[in-house]
Amino acid sequence: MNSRVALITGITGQDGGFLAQLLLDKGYEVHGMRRRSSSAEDGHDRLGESGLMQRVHLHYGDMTDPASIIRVVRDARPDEIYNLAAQSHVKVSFENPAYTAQVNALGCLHLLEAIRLLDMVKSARFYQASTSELYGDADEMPQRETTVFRPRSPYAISKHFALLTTINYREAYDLHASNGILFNHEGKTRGESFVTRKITRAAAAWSAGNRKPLALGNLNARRDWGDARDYVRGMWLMLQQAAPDDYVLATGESRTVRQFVEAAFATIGVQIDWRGEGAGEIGVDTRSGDAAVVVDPQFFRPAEISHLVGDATRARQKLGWRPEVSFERMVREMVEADVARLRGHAR
Ligand code: NAP
Ligand code: F7E
Repeated sequence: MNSRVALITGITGQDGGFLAQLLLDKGYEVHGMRRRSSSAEDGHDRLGESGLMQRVHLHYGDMTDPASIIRVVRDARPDEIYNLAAQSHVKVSFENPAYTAQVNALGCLHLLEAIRLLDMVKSARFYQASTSELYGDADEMPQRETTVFRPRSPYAISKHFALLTTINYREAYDLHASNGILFNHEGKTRGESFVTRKITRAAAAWSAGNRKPLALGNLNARRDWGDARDYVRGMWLMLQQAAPDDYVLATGESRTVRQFVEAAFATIGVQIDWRGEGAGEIGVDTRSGDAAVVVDPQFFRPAEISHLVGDATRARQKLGWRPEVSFERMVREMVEADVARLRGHAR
């Protein structure tokens, strides 16, 4: 029986749920930090939906409240700490830049200081949820660990601080601390305002007869979309290594938002034909002639990243990690889960 203890910040998020499941399956005692919410009480959020509520130890805390972080780390006494908590929405970070920095940048620092203050530098291992957003409009394709960072959003800048701080604690205090530089990863519990989930929910609604067109922003953006279950396995592998390091996790394939729309609607048997251009472009259901997708400039970003695609060679060679879930399977399962939710059967 595994007696290791893990603490996950951001346990109520997409990755937090998948990681908690993985660690429970491996026999870990799993603790999670969550913040108080008036709308998502026990049993009504993603943890509740996945049935994990009763199997993890939940502690109230907030990344902007250093004392609460110290208390949670002290009470959980974890062997492994996964820092997943973040204001993780890039567009929102332009509207709430200072809050984003407080949670993502200073929150990471508070957590690392808690490890130091509680004399856990030699006993605890630390994972920082870093991101491909750090690369910005990179001058290298695909992006790897050595590619120069050119962050283009308050979100990315806050995560850059956290990545550098994590490296600093590794070098200054010999903490087993690793950054996972993860490219986009999705799943059936993805937040509803991220583009993939917006699209899979719209496809599910379309199949149920709701003909309201989906409003999207930049259809030309290209992302490297993988499946979150593969990526949380990579996080765990990083903390099982003798030495800490920083790793890119990516599929190596990229697609446009437009292609994601086509794949999601194909799952429900609908072919999308694109007409017009720019803000006037629409995606038409070829069978009915109805517009299924329209462009709404409110979803454009003040600074966009046109193309991200990752090279996960280091993770493959050192961790033995490679993605197992194909793009097609991931999209199909996301749409199927949204169809089931619409019918009242949560998956
Ligand atoms: P997510 O679904 O947005 O989850 C974020 C989590 O952080 C939620 O549990 C949220 O709690 C929590 N949180 C936010 N602000 C907090 C605060 N002030 N104090 C405590 N907790 C707070 O994100 P995700 O997709 O699972 O991603 C996990 C991590 O990986 C994030 O750090 C994200 O930036 C990073 N990342 C994600 C991707 C991706 O493609 N998914 C790629 C690269 C990096 P509530 O439920 O209360 O909001
Ligand atoms: O946007 C474009 C948008 O918000 C993807 C986070 O997990 O991954 C995520 O950040 C692309 C962008 O994810 C809409 O402009 C078009 O080019 O789904 P997203 P993201 O910004 O890539 C990274 C790796 C993280 O670290 C983040 O935490 O899609 N796009 N139309 C749209 N995006 C949204 N949200 N909504 C639209 O209507």
